[in-house]
Amino acid sequence: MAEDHAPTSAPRAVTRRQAVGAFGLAATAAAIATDAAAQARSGVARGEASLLYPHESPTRATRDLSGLWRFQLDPGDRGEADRWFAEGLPRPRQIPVPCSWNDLFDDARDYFGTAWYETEFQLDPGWRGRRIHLRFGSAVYHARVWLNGEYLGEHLGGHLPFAFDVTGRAHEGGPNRLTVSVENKFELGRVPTSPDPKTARFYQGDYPQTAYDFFPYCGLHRPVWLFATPDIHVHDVTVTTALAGDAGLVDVAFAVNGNWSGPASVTLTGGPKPITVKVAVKNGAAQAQVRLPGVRTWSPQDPFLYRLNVRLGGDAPIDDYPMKVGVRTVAIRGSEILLNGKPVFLTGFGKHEDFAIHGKGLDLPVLVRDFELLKWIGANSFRTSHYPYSEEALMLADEYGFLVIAESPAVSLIFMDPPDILEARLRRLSGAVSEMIHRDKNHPCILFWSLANEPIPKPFHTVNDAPPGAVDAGTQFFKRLFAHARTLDKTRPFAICSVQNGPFEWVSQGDVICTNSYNGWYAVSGQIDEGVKTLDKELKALRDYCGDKPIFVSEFGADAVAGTHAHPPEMWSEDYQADLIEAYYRALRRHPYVVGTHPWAFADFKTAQSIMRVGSLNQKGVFTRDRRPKLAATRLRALWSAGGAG
Ligand code: GCB
Repeated sequence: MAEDHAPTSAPRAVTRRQAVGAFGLAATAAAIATDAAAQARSGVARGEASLLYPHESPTRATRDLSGLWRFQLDPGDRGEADRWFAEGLPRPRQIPVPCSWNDLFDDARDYFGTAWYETEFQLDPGWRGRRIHLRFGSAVYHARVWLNGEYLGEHLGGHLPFAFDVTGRAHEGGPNRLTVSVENKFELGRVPTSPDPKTARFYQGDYPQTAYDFFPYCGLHRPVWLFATPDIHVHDVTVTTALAGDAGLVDVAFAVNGNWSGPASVTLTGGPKPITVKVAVKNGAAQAQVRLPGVRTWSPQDPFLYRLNVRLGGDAPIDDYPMKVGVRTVAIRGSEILLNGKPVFLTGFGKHEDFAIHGKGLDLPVLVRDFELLKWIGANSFRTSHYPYSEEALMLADEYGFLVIAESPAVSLIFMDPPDILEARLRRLSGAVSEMIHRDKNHPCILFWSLANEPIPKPFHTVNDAPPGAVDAGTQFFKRLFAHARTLDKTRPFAICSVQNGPFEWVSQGDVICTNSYNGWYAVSGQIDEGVKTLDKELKALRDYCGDKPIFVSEFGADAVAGTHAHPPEMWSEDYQADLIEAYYRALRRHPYVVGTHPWAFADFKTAQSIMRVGSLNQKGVFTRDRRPKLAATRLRALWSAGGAG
């Protein structure tokens, strides 16, 4: 084994330090100490553990650790001092992984403090001599991990994977005990943001009091994998595609762990015959271009995927990493978004990862059902509001042919807080954006990135005035965030989704202008025609400020309690919701610069208890939480099947 691949006793969490360092911001306040300390403790050089999705191949094997684990709440934060990671959990109960803990146990519904998970596994004897990786799909929000009592590292921020190289630490021939602590405390410097209870004065309180409108579910939300690779293995792959006449050009850049040099190849299968390009890896890096004459491009109408194998070595591969690739281009021309050179119009929704009892735990049956319903209704797209969705969701979107607006976890960023808090959030968010783009860069389904949803100078429902300078602080924040993000992906547009247009200084920085517009509901309540007139004025103002960029109406809609009807239509009835959505849609279709409309939301979802939310649900779903269609669903189906997807 080459020395630079030898296991060491240093912690090996792959976290966002790399991006944080690249962004060059320093922690300056006690309020951000937790995150800064966590980053320091995780202390691992870039590239120690691969974050590639663990696909199997002749050289790679996986083991899903999903199932029943032991679980214990730790409200006094005693577990670490009492060495639960070494002694075992003192009074555990059983919990399924993946799942949120909140809807399982009565005493854990509104619990966001530390909780501990524990399981045991045996190593497959067939994995002897191979490199062993431990990978978490997502832990919300802050996870710390021990294996056999030894601390491995930690990860901050949910919705994105983290991994450890556990070669030599996971033992053969005996049980290996894996222990994880997870907490989702509402801290000011985190993203998403919480309002500062010392300064934000609410005229209407929610419970729990978050700045955003969905329940802050927590836990191990996605699968935990063990997987084995050869010692020398493919560490990362970046695929970009272009078109040249009727040919597709597939550029494959890949990294190999350590400084390995040697022969390799990339093979694309799916055309008339497989095409292989040989390449030499030098010091752990290589690049190849595959030309596909008569390429079959990827699109919602024909989501064709080629198979890519990156193989290290000569005739007998040392490693073989398989993945799927769609060949397509994305561009902006004036106020149009072009897919493969042709304008697209987006029909679909903002969604949530949300379902009864599972909370935000990965739920493959619900995912497949959702995609079937999206097809049924005539949607060609969705937004991963308001955080990165599971890798499985994106793989499925590639297969179904949905265009995805992939959103960061920056929902309802507040700009009334002191500069050091804003710096902490910028650092955290820049890291999350780096991780998101790193994870998702190869999905053909991703059309553009949304860096934030509804940033606001001050929290909603407060009597505070936004302090002077809040808009300027946001303008600077987004300048730096956009600049950072644009270094990470040069092939896709970037945007933020604004609320009722504002502030122009923020939303105008995007390549696509996204706006959430609630006339007829929160504004101009109860009056659909007046609401639509206000919408037209808003669009004009947006155009006047932002110029000839595409406008995407990323949210509009009304709550409807399923089964409630009214004639003439009234708020909260299915009839009002359906009429409002139809009126908005028809009005928006008159403007050639509007490139898509996403009614909010796909399905009802759980949120905080509030006088605004019947049954602790946001009921703007076009489907109920258990996916029964409301009147608006059949209305949209008729509108979209009449050519709405353009
Ligand atoms: C919005 C937010 C979304 C909310 C929605 C609502 O603008 O982006 O998260 O759920 O409004 O229904 O209030």
